[in-house]
Amino acid sequence: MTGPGGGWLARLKAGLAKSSGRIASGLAGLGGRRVDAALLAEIEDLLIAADLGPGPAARLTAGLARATFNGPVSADDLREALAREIAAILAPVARPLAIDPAHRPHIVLVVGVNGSGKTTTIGKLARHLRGEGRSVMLAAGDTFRAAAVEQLQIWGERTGCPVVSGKPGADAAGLAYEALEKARAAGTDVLLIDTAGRLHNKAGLMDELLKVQRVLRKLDPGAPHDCLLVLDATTGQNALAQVQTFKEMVAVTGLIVTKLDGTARGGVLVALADRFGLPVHAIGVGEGADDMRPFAAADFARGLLDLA
Ligand SMILES: Nc1nc2c(ncn2[C@@H]2O[C@H](COP(=O)(O)OP(=O)(O)OP(=O)(O)O)[C@@H](O)[C@H]2O)c(=O)[nH]1
Ligand SMILES: [Mg+2]
Repeated sequence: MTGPGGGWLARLKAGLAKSSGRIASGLAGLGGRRVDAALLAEIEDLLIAADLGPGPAARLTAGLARATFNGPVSADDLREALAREIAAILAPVARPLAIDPAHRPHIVLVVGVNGSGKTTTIGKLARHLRGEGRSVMLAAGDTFRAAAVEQLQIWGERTGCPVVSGKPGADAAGLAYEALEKARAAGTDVLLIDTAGRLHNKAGLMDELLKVQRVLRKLDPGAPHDCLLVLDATTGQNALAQVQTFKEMVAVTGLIVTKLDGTARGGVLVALADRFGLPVHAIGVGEGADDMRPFAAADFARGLLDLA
């Protein structure tokens, strides 16, 4: 997650190819016309189909209507104008995860539905934080699945971070407590806590997350300092419902959106930004440790419209 370099921009653009292909090819068919109500309605439909959400789609087309186009407008001009407006919607939420050095450790609870990419994201965050010279400890708080502990241990080895784990079925809150004690004793900078994505039901998951939070607060009343919700972009509009559900369970402080490489639904980031205004700390475009970067509004907007 080091600064966006040329290689990363190319990967972001390639990752967003399915999303941008949908929007750009739709716009290509609309170029050369005057900006009138019919054209704007077609663009609005296109943006909704690309998962940007009805609210943002309406505002973006209203913005196009205000832009002064002299005569027929080319598809390229439409793309440039939309990219500028989309970047303006995304800019307020593009905020990197801020580690407060006054917290030792800075405690990050990672939540999300099963399969959204929590454990992988923790691995990627660990790599990034280690790269910044910080010490990191991982807590295998997903005690529900045996394979989950193993998966986190592999990430621990890969990134050189100790992993605190218990037996499968162990109490997640007890494990989180133990991890925080260990991280404190070791003077660790950041503690990343994995959680189960699915328990027997929603109430079970909520109970567990609340208990983890409660137990951490016995040691540090400010814990967790960040509660990151990991969202899988391929779920499209369902990501909005997931934010709503998790916000009702815990105080979500920020989002990380994964799997932007495999989906045509990357536009959902615009819908998320518009609806919740929660910081989007980073985005994932692959399964590797280096396939995550801070979310950059203009880069993403241009990638979404297939612009260089
Ligand atoms: N293509 C792609 N795959 C990803 C990305 N992030 C995670 N994955 C893959 O998605 C799958 C699920 O990721 P996990 O990190 O195990 O998800 P999880 O939320 O921890 O899942 P549970 O522990 O079952 O709740 C794995 O196969 C990951 O390699 C991404 O950005 N892009
Ligand atoms: Mg997991």
